[in-house]
Amino acid sequence: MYKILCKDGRAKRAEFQTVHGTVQTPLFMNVGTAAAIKGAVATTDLKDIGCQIELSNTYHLHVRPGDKIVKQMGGLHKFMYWDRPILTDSGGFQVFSLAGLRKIKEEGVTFNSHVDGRKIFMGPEESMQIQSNLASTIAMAFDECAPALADRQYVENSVARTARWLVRCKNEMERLNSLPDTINKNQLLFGINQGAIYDDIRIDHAKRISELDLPGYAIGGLAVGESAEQMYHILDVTVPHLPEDRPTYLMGVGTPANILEAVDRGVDFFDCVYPSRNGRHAHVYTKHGKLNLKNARFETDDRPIEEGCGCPACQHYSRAYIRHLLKANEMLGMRFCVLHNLYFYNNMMKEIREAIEEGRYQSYKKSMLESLAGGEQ
Ligand code: PRF
Ligand code: ZN
Repeated sequence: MYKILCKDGRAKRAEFQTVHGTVQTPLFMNVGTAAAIKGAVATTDLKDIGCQIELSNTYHLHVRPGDKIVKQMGGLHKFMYWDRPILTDSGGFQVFSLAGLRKIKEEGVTFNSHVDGRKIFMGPEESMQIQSNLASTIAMAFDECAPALADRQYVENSVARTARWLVRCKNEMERLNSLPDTINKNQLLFGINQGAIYDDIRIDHAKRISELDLPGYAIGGLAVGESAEQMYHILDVTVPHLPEDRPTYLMGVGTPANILEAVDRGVDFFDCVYPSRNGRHAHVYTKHGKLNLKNARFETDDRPIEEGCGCPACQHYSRAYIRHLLKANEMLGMRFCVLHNLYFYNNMMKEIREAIEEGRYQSYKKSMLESLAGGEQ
């Protein structure tokens, strides 16, 4: 299923086969939380921007429109018209960060819906049932992402519970995959490593979840308030204790620089809201740093956002025109910025893959980091 094609230092160039097609890693997953990429980007646009996997959220889709509705409509792939892999996050993280969290118990979590305040219970079994109804390609384990500043005792208890939850997720997924009316009977479960910034807790947990022989492993609980150096350190100590012959997914990360550093430490999968969120605020990525397209200096700039960019916006439209759309609050301005940013991220991943294949990842990383920090053009 997962095949390493070559390595350059710790950076891995691999492919991952699923029932919805084979993807090339390292890759970036494009975030469509509620089965929609924010910024008026349709799934028919995703192929133009080089997207290989779309990511949606169990929590949001359970609350609205409801996973049973999605199942009735034939599953998420059919519902949103996307035939390549979909990864669904388990709801754990969203419950802890978004919903009015009420109580964490051994069985699961009780919280209030962010839409109508209604009380909802979700545990490992419920999360797997919802993800099975959505019929995503990859389901994520139900975990607790402990706060960055949680004390050691809290993190120890939380990680022990997340480890017990993983066994329940695995059993429930096996049961669901064998039921006759399950849409995707080949749904894959990825485990999630936690442990905040405690090296030994991270390592113990990584060893423990590796024994379950899952098709992939994520590293969660990072980019939640710790420094970039702390995050890189945790990757340095944790990744070697996850199975090398499985994909590694760094959840919710990050800036282009974070991704370049994490690939260098053996990470394969990434997802992040930055490209779409920044695009919606007129901030666009270029190899020479970010630009704020609302800035007056672009009023008569007839260059594309980035010279040589292959995205749908840069093919035909100038900075001046997109700036005008943004200033006039035309939705199209936002859409162009998001399309460009997603293309930028996916294209950087393509360049990363080529650099690893050609054994020049270190020099690629160095020149990219220098160029990205170079300031606005
Ligand atoms: N757990 C889950 N999803 C996540 C995270 C996590 O720790 C993070 C942390 N960066 C982002 N998304 N299930
Ligand atoms: Zn572009």
